[in-house]
Amino acid sequence: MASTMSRLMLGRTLERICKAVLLLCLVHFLIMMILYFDVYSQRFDIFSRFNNGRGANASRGPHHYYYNYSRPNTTFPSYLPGADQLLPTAKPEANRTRPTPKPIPPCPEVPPGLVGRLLIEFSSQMTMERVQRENPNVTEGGKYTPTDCRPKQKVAIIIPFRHRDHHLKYWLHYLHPILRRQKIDYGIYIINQLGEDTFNRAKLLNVGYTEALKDAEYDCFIFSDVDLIPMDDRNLYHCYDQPRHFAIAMDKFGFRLPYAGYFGGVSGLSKKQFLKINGFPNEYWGWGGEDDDIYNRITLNGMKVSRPDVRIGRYRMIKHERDKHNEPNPQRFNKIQNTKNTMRKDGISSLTYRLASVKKYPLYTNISVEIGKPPPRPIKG
Ligand code: BGN
Repeated sequence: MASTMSRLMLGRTLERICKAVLLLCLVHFLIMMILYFDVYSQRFDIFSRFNNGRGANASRGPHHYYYNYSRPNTTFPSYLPGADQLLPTAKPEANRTRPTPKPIPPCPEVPPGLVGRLLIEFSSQMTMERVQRENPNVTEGGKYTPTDCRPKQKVAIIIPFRHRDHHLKYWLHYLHPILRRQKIDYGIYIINQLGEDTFNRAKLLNVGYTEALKDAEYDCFIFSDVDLIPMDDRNLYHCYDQPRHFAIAMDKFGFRLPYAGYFGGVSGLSKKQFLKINGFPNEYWGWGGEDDDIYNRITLNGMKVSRPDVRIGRYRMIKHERDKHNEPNPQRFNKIQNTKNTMRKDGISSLTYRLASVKKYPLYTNISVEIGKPPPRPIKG
């Protein structure tokens, strides 16, 4: 009797175990089916969330692989498909082997993270190490690409330079965060005139245009003096329908334009606009007049200068002594009367220089050049 009972109990236990195993198999099968159809990866976007550059190294440089694939000059192999080919129409096979990345939207016209008016001062100690620490997401050569949206333009910022290391630190300290908030896809190029011959700002800007284009496919060029810091991040550093003058209200001019045709300090032209005026003049040696010549080129070629609101285009200039070997150019008065006759011969089409070095630093690319010296003055008499 007792043995019959215990056999019955054993039978029931075995039956329960079998049912549990069967249930487990069923659950397992269901999970397998769900995973097979990739429901999670598509509907809840679990995988792309891990892969969209929000991991441990996410802040260093452009990570979104949609974006990088579509760009020339990236570290990704060029045989990979472009962004369009990877959009959700891709075959289901591709989804199973590789997680589905979310397409990044175009950047909004007005970037959402701007703060407006900025406090700009030059009394605190500034070191390159500090600026580097503040900007971990700027990549080698001073480049940055937003990771959460796709900017329309790629902007090269060109700075003519000689012996102004102190100013450069402040410029980088203020500008990198501003440009990042503005969602600009940019690279910084310092064009350093070698030697101690007379400075030539406009020729250095032509060199910057040429060298930046050797580095990447820029569509917009912003030419900035190293001592000018915008006081408002709504002054967006990209190109416009017409050549842009950004530095319209500097502290040294009482926060207004010194004269209607002023185009100095910080300006920006698209590639098309720049080529339309044959770039900038190469023959202005020493201080003054080259910006007026550029203004003349713009108007003579049927374009107009565009400017921000005077409350937004405010700038602080870092105070400094007049540079050596950049004395006012006595020929500038005559030269700016002649733009119409000189602009087709003298410009990007006639540019010559000797490239000495291109060095990529964490926060900028340094391009050192020999650009020659002014032609000997004709002897009077
Ligand atoms: C102007 C200079 C500009 C300079 C501005 C502001 C000339 C040409 C002869 C009139 N132009 O007078 O180059 O940017 O002052 O400093 O000197």
